[in-house]
Amino acid sequence: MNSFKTIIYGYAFDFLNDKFTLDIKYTIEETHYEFKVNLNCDLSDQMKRYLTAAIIISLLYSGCENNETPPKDNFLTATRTPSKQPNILFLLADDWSYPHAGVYGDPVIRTPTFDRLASEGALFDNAFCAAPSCSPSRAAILTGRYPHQLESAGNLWSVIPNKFPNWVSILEEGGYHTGKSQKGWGPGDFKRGGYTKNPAGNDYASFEEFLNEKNDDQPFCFWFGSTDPHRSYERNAGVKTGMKSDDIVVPGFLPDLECVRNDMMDYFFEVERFDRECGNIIRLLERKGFLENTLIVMTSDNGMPFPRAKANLYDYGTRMPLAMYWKGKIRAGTRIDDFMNFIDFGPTFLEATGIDVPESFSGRSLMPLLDVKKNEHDKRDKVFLERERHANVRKGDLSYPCRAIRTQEYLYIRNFEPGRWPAGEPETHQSVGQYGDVDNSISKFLIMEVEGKETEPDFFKLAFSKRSAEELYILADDPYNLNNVAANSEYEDILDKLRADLEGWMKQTNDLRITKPQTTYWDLVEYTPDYQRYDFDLVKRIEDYKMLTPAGYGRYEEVPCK
Ligand SMILES: [Ca+2]
Repeated sequence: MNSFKTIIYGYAFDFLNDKFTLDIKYTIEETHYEFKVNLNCDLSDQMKRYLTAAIIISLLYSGCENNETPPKDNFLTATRTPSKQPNILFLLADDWSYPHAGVYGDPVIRTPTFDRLASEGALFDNAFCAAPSCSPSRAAILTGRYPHQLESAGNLWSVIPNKFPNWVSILEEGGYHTGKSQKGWGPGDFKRGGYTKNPAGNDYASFEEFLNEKNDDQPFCFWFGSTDPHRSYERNAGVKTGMKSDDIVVPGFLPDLECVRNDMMDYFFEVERFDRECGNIIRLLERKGFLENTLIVMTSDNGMPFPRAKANLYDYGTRMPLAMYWKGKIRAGTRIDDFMNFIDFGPTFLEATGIDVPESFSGRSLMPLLDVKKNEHDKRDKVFLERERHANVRKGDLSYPCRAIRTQEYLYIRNFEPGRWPAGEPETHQSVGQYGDVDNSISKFLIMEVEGKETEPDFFKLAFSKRSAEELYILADDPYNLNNVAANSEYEDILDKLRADLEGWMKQTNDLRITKPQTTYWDLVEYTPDYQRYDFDLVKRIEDYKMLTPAGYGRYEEVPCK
């Protein structure tokens, strides 16, 4: 029989007119199907007393308004005797930025699953994806190699060669039951790279179906690759869950406009949905008795799909939420400020499972940071980042090559082709649209719309204009990476040091860009989808966008952006 979850997400008294409105959402838990009921009635004095009491009781039980009831299960109550090798559960969002989780202090977003993994395991403050773009980030996760070490797989929508060992295949060869649900490696063509299935594993409709195929006592590795919070979004989904627009923290590279806040709430809505799905997976893990012996990782592949975030080497493109849980191995409440790159996941998983790490891996195991028995380790104080071609948005299929070093204090970026458009060209050549490395959204359109107008800061320039060959950001003063001080002689010594460190890493990892800075290698790699889009009507796109604002009685009013 189906079980229902009841959530009161809106209510209003109008004592002046003796009216009462109640908005209730029912969710059928098995199917996640939702339906909403709106009740309106006239109030008598007695009803007022009853309703007041009923609402107080309902709110006490439901937590508050729309919020998903946090998982009741205690992660530490699993009972099955652990098998020798741990299971791996890898929970990957699509386009979710640091610091958008409750445990990082964001005042709006509700991420009880992530927060609980962090409080009962380890929380990272300096986790970085290898590249701020789906395919190269995921390829780096799987192979433990930097994107520039992966040939064509360094680009988005590419081919991933199977000659680079990946830890899912290695675990499978080692006897693990492996599989994935939804988005694995991609987008791109893995078959042309020699793979017969997605590099993240065979596809399953659900975690439950995956577990049903597992042999008794066989350890498993499951990859859940949600497509949340990748665009497109259901417009006004966030505000309808009761998020308060006024409480949104708008990053400094976006204009503080109501429609931008609304866009961020819709992004938050999808992050919250990802968090709930992860919660469901973990509850099943526990019900089956596997929680005690499972290493759980929850993170994202790259940053939020907004201008100057995703597809950029700035923090909102590369700095990732990351929590890791492993009972008895990771001390609850561990907070880690060491720097890690996503190429470190593979060595970590293989070390945890007792399988040799192949020499082809460039990453380093995180176990010295995590293991409660090993309190001392070399401090990891920097990370190296990169990007080549994201979408195909420059005439001639050109890449926008960058490399960067990120330390606690500085972000230094080298742009190898400063004559090219960093976010894509102003006219559409193939995919996505104008400035097509930025996913289309009302936030993007509103910034395009201020081209040539004076704003503080210059949002259009930050998002779309050409950039200097070198960029340096002083993070203590500039958390949103807005003020490039590379040309300031005061920082010459720092620049020299960072430049040398970056070049040292490029040499050490055989980066083609060190010997041939203007190589056309990644320009010539095929962009696997073949479709054409055209310039859009910017004015119409902005006019068509109508956001909702609460108008009392659980109702909303449509409001244009300007
Ligand atoms: Ca992504």
